Amino acid sequence: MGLWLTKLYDALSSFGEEDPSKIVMLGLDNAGKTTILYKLKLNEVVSSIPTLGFNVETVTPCKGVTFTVWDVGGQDRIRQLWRHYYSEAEGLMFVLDSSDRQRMSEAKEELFGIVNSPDMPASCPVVVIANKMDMPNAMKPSEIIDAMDLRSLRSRKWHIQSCCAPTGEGVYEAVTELGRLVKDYKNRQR
Ligand code: G3D
Ligand code: MG
Repeated sequence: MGLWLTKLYDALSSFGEEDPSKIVMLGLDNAGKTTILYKLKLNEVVSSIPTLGFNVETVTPCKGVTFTVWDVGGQDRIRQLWRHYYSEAEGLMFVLDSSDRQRMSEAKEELFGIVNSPDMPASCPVVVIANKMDMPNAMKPSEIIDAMDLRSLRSRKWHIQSCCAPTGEGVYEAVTELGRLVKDYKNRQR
């Protein structure tokens, strides 16, 4: 556990150290976002800001890296409020419940709604977290790539990582890959 936390912290600090990075983490409710946030925050408290009409959680796991998180799905009247967070995003983490086959198409619709939003920077990279891989009926990453049509994310770099949020398995790998993609993205913006 100690080593795992050290590795996670190193991965997080490596992509915030030169200049701050703003990451948006989204997914349907129950996907596992809050559980992942607690892992990132190294088990400290997450702040929740319910004043905007939707719950926004924010953590700064280490200097220079901010994760802003909310649930997506079905709340059309508040979508315009998301713009403020999207427009500054330098990386997107999209969390999926890999065992929720019934809501996979809803998750896909939401993901593409987000990446096609005019407020989301055009080549901002995406890491899809295939969470709940411990569940017996969980879809494999290769199945999710097809079901979510991830190959059509042509203008963006993307990566899929399977994960089990409560144990932290896959979280370090997802953060490391996101850090790499975000650095690359920022270098190309300059
Ligand atoms: P959300 O913030 O995306 O809505 P949460 O999701 O982090 O609140 O997680 C929703 C539920 O799924 C929680 O269970 C949480 O413990 C569980 N969960 C999260 N990740 C995993 C995982 O990888 N595997 C399994 N088996 N369960 C997971 P409760 O019962 O607290 O609602
Ligand atoms: Mg939550």
